[in-house]
Amino acid sequence: MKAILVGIWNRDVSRESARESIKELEDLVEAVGGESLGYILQNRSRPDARFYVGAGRAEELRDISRGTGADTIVFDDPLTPSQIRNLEKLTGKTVLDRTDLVIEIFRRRAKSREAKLQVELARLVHELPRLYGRGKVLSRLGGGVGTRGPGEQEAELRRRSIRHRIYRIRRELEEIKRMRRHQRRRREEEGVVRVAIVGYTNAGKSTLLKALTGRETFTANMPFATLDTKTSARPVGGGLRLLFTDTVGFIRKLPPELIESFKATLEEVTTADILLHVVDVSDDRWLDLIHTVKDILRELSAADKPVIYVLNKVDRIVSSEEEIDHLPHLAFVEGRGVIVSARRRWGLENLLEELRKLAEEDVLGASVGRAST
Ligand SMILES: Nc1nc2c(ncn2[C@@H]2O[C@H](COP(=O)(O)OP(=O)(O)OP(=O)(O)O)[C@@H](O)[C@H]2O)c(=O)[nH]1
Ligand SMILES: [Mg+2]
Repeated sequence: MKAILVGIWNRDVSRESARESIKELEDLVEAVGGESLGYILQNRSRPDARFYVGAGRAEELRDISRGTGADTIVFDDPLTPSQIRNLEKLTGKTVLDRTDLVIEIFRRRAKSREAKLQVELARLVHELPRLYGRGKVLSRLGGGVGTRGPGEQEAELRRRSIRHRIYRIRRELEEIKRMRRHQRRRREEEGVVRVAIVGYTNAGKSTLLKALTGRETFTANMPFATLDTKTSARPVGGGLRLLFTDTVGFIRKLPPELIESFKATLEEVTTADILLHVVDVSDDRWLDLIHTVKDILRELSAADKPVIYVLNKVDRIVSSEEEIDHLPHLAFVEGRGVIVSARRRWGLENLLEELRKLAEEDVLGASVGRAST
């Protein structure tokens, strides 16, 4: 895939943040084995209904993609089915949006049955609306205007089989959710405090899990290395046992289809007692990314949980663990926070100390309070 990328900026989305978003889109293109040839940013208050960018810009896109030998045009926001059709017709190239890429990456990374089902569900839900309208185009070739030609019948059959498959996947995922709930209840009875590791993709969540518990998981410098949740326990003294769960990373403009589909996995987040919000402080955008993650947590109704900010990858900023104490970063986050390097194992004792305090005060304290009322 050789791709031209397209985004818009306006009063709500600054040019700079649109540019950053495009940079991230470049990473997503690379993650599916593609190459980005360049990008176009247009200043528009809102997307054009027909082409997302203006008609003039759309023609320019056609010329640029021909001139550069691009075979694909990727838009940074979700496109409507008719925008895709119009753009593909005008440019003669494959037209994708950010959601297509994210779903494709998820598809490639999914290992467990659960993850595979969740990705398939997201893909079908994403595709279904695109199948509407296509039939109409085809039927104009088959029958007269207004009649249902063979194209429309074919499209209707395809839609029906997709809807049926969606129904069956949802049912199977419900079953998986029930099993997970059952497991969780057992752990609760054992008096375990459940800690979910959340954060932007590539922040170092899996590396932190490994540093804390020794649990080996796949880590890599790429978006969405982890799709399957991994859970691992660690005693931290005082009879307290913490159960850590690594989760799928968040990203800007995370497609709602994926949030919806990954509810079973993300339930580990929504039912956790404590969240560790891992942040890559070596990334210039780290404060912005904290907000993105918080927004998604809010969507999951998990924004009110006790949280510790784990400002990670500090080994890229300072050269020894002692220097951590002189860094100003903690002043920028509200509430509890620690600075660590999961890779070098710096600051882990501090983190465990914070966890112990929070578990004893907030979680166990609260449940004793609840039990006595
Ligand atoms: N320098 C440095 N690199 C780190 C640190 N922690 C993680 N990394 C690197 O950052 C990259 C991403 O780490 P992961 O642990 O896979 O990140 P993740 O948050 O689990 O990512 P996803 O599962 O893709 O969402 C890997 O290349 C890690 O080796 C750290 O403390 N310092
Ligand atoms: Mg991971």
